[in-house]
Amino acid sequence: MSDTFYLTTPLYYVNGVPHVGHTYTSVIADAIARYKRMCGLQVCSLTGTDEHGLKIERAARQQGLSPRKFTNTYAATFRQVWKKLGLSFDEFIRTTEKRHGDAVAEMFERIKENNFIYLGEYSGNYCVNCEAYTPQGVTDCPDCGRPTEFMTEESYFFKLSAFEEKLLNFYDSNPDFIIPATRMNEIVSFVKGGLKDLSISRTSFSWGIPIPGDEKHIFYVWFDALTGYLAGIGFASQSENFEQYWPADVQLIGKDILRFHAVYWPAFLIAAGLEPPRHILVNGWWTVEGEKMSKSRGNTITTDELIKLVPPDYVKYFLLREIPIGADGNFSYTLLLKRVNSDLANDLGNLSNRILTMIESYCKGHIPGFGEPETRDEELKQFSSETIDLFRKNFDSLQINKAIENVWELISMVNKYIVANEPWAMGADPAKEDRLGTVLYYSAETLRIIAILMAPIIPTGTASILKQLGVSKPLEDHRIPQLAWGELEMGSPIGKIQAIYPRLDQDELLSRVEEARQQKESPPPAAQETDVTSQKEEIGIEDFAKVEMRVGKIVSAERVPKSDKLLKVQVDIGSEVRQVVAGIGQEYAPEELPGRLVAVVTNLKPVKLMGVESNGMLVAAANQGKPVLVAFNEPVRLGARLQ
Ligand code: ME8
Repeated sequence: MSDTFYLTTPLYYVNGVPHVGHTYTSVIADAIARYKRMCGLQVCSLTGTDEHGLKIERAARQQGLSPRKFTNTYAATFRQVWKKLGLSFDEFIRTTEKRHGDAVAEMFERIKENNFIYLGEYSGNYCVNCEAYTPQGVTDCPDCGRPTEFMTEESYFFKLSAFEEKLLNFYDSNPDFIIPATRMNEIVSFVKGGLKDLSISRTSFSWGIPIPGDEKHIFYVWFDALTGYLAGIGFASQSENFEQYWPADVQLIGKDILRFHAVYWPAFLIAAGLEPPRHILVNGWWTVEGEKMSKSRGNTITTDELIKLVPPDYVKYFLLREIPIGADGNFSYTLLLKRVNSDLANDLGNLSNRILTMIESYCKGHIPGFGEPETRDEELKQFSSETIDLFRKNFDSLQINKAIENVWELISMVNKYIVANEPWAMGADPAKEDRLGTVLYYSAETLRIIAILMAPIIPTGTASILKQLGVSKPLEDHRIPQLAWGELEMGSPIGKIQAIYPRLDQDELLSRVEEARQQKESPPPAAQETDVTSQKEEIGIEDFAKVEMRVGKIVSAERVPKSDKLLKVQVDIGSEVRQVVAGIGQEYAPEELPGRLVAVVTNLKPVKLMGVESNGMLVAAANQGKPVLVAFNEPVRLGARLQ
């Protein structure tokens, strides 16, 4: 078996701040990385940010920032938040880095060389939010429900259709490729349903990586982003490092992006002559108080808010203990409080405090020696070593919540052991000194084992337990596979006793949650129908000279739902395709517009009309109050400025 271990989180979009959902996947990754390090493996755990594409470009523009500045800010936020949470990532890749661009170009060249790429034309409905085309005839995005946009463009295609059989064979010979296995069926039936070639370039936006040799084409964000998993370990820059870590051992994702990772990703890799990852670990979905998190509901729990209110160990423990990976979860501060007060404060915190305080009082603060063990002692020792085995078995198969349950059974066992042996009743009796030493040694040694097992999950508190037990070896230098009974040194002094997991006070926590909620941005006001003329009125006469008007060609048009006046129009202005909402719906039918040359005001601030974004305005003359579009009779270059 190889002694390296490579795991990745998704590369998160930078159009918002991280929230409890992103935190969940990152926390799972951190626990696995720590566990594998404590198994003696050389681990690389990678996270990062997905920064290109129309969605990011638009989000930047909405905030009046350049995409570069915008992405710099958000990428820094992600990095800082993971640091505050104490996550131990080894690599952070941004898709705007040079090493990433080089890797994407290299991937493209390799796949092209193997004849899996060709130039064609693509038309279809595209969801900007999910950065994905929708199936033919589907106008609302099946994933997020938002309306899609019709696009036609020259595009490079990846011959995904050539991979049906290869993928099915791959799944067949790697039945545990997708964990949990239940998700495999969904992917197999998708592939069996037939695969169409995949458009992997766009000409409709510029914020991305250009195709080598044909720079007006920009890589499709998914082709771009997935390659980040290779770029982060040195593909196309440090081949030795890359060879050491690829294929990835585990790639963590949420169920929303399974198809990209279980179909497109292995196909891209096979086409480039690379091995697919060993496992894709798919986590379920967190809702908040039973509702989907969303900006409009204003119920998003950001990671920043979470760690301001609750210490990192509590957050990690709750997320990993509450649900099995793969199942959906419901987040609420009340549930979190119940769980951590019961498990961390009552069970583990009290156990640690109880054992250490007795060693301090009855053994002058030194780990006692032990005498001849009795059956009960042997049982505890036996149970500890069984727990180590079970914990490893469950963690190795990525059933982290079960591994935690195993440790809690041991905690309950040692608690019962202490109660049954009543060390406090022996403390004053010199004849029972030997027995007292044995009971406290056995309890303290079990506590040491508990702390080491739990270290990958709750590293702060467990490090403190070890320190209090007088163990000087740093937490991460302990090796879980070699963990054995009896290593706690008799006669060594214990450290200063400190409470590790104080209880959270319900009233205090809930009032701080309320405070945090009030500080949150209030959701954007509901979109109202704004007449296009009112947009015109906002421009003062002195501004008129500054108005930039360009020649555009209408690519597609459709009605804005629930409005008889507004049309959502896609206009090609040479450098990009713009979405403009125009109040011409009573005079023009959407079907008659595609192909028509128009004048577009291109330097207006984006606005939302009936909830639909408009990036400009079509120039029209008012004829008896009715708009007539300005037209061109001579051939004219798209994007030419009107003067
Ligand atoms: O999809 N519950 O980025 P993204 C659980 N950039 N997990 C959640 C969650 C929730 N409510 N919300 C988010 C992208 N996640 C692409 C990935 S990879 C090359 C490109 C987690 O910012 C979950 O892991 O939308 C999900 O897959 C990921 O965040 C999506 O992050």
